[in-house]
Amino acid sequence: RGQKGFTLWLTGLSASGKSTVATALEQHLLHLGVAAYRLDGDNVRFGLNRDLGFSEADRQENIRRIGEVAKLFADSATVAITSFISPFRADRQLARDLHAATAQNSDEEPLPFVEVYVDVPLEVAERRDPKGLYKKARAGEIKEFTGISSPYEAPDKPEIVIKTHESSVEECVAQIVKWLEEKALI
Ligand code: GGZ
Repeated sequence: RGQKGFTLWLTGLSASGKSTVATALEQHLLHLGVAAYRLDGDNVRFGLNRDLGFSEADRQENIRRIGEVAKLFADSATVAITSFISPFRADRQLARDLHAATAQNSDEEPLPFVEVYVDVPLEVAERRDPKGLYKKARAGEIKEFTGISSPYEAPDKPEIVIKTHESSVEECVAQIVKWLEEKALI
């Protein structure tokens, strides 16, 4: 089949390993000759979404816009790899629905949406605490911090579950790539 785009949607706690896996996966796909582009806090929250903070309403809008942008990348035959906490189930569902809706008024296939749950226990993420944010959140210096003072709703039926505390980054990437190959997405 010709190259078709799709979205790989990573979700998980801060310090769960989303960005690390997303970066390694992007590199892997580029080496295979597959066009891939990573959307993350660095290139989205400081630009398109710089007006948004971390209230529930702002996170909802953050994820809505990212869902729309990922859909556009996927529609341009690129693999969009998103790396955001995306803590609310309803918001991830909305992003999924946006992709499914691409098929509605045509006889084309919908753009695939692959949810990857980066599943690490809160204790692990908090022990890693690479930026000291959990410590600040525990001290009340950061309000509405995911896992501490703001909820994280784990996916019910993610397509893929990876555990960065049990597997290496390379193993996690291999697991995702194997799944994509089995579904003939790459
Ligand atoms: C969660 C926060 C917060 C609060 C700042 N809650 O580990 P990081 O630093 O680099 O990644 C986190 C990032 C989360 O942004 P997202 O756009 O992924 O969040 S969401 O999907 O919920 O909209 C963290 C930092 O921003 N950060 N304050 N209160 N993470």
